[in-house]
Amino acid sequence: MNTLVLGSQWGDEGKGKIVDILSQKADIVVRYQGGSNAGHTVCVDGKKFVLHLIPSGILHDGKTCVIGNGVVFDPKSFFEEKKQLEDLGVKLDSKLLISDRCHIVMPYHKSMDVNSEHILGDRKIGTTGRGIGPAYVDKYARVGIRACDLLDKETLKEKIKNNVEHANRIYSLYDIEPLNEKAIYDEYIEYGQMLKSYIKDSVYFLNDSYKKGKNILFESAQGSLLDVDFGTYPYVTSSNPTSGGAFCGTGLPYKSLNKVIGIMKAYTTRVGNGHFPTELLNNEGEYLRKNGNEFGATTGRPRRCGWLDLVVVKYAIMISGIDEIAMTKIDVLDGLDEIKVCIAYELDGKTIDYMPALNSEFEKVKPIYKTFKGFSGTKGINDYSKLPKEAKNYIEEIEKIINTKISIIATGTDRSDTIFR
Ligand code: 2SA
Ligand code: MG
Repeated sequence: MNTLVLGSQWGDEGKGKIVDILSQKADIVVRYQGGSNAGHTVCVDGKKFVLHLIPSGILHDGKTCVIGNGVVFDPKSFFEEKKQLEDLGVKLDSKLLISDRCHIVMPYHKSMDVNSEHILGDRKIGTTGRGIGPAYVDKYARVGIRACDLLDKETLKEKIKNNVEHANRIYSLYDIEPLNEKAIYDEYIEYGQMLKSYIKDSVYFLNDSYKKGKNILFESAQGSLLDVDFGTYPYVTSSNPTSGGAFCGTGLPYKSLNKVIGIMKAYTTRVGNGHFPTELLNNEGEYLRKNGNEFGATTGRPRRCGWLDLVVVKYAIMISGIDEIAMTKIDVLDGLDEIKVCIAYELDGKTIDYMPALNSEFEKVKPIYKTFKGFSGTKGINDYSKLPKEAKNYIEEIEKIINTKISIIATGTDRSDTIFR
């Protein structure tokens, strides 16, 4: 049974926690897109782990974690994360495999990311500044450096020379300090040596494992509405977090996938810019941020908070073929008198229930709400029958609107704060 876990909103739905739980049954956990822009928080026995590049399955023994070819890999960030895990008693050796086809995030990608945001000014995307966009630009421009290149001196030297020359030509136009080709080469050839034992052909490894009947869990990062094709473009990330990305990002065939689980937070958050129809710029939004500890796990930025938007979730279900939903953080809603859920949009006086492609049109949509009675006391419950009846009503009515079963409900941050239905 091979399962894919992905976010059905704008990211931070709580994928880390659900992947961690589902990893128990998996032999292999594979990340297929994004890079160290992701921030997956997992709490085990009171210890908090924040993972950026390494699949959340790493916290279990006996699993192989794979960083798939679709990921953009930042060696510097990887070694920081490795150290953080080791300090908490988690060892990576022999449990981790990095695809030799992964594209490498270089120092110039990070500076380009930050500088282009600066140039965009008010129109900036609100990126994490981790060099993700520019790394994917190089991939598609066919000048990217891949993990396998780090192990080949001549190739690496040649590619860095060409890319640094190109970057410096652009930098000179903007009066930005030029890059030092030799310093970059020295740093990255060293990374290659340090990563040598992890860099492998993941495409054959995954396909051999699939043929042997191993259980594979696909782990997505970010969320469906941040997808470069289907998200709220241009306010998106530069990869495909939706299920289609899983095949390009691993080399496994579509037939290898048996089930897609969409993670849906019981409300909505967004970090970065772009229209957010159900955003609450009032005390209720503040309540969600505080109660839900809604701060970026990578950048620490406060996340924008708002009511659950089911136009968004239904769209995500359609694109990725989501079979079941895991609802997270329902306990964050505890204590509210009433809770709203967006069931359609109003656009120029008309009711619509789709996501417009044109950003200037999407910016005009206003939410149409259904209101629910609030509840308290869901925190830490792990038996569905023990939930307050208003919370059950919230869950069951949403199931009807999205026409999809909510099979997992997370009622707190710990592994044990989970209901399976
Ligand atoms: P980027 O850096 O190029 O991918 O940014 C483009 C947009 O994608 C958003 N994005 C994210 N949204 C939610 N969570 C993400 N991960 C971190 C977290 C974010 C953080 O878990 O909290 O710490 O700020 C993530 N990564 C990218 C980003 O905000 C832009 O809107
Ligand atoms: Mg996150």
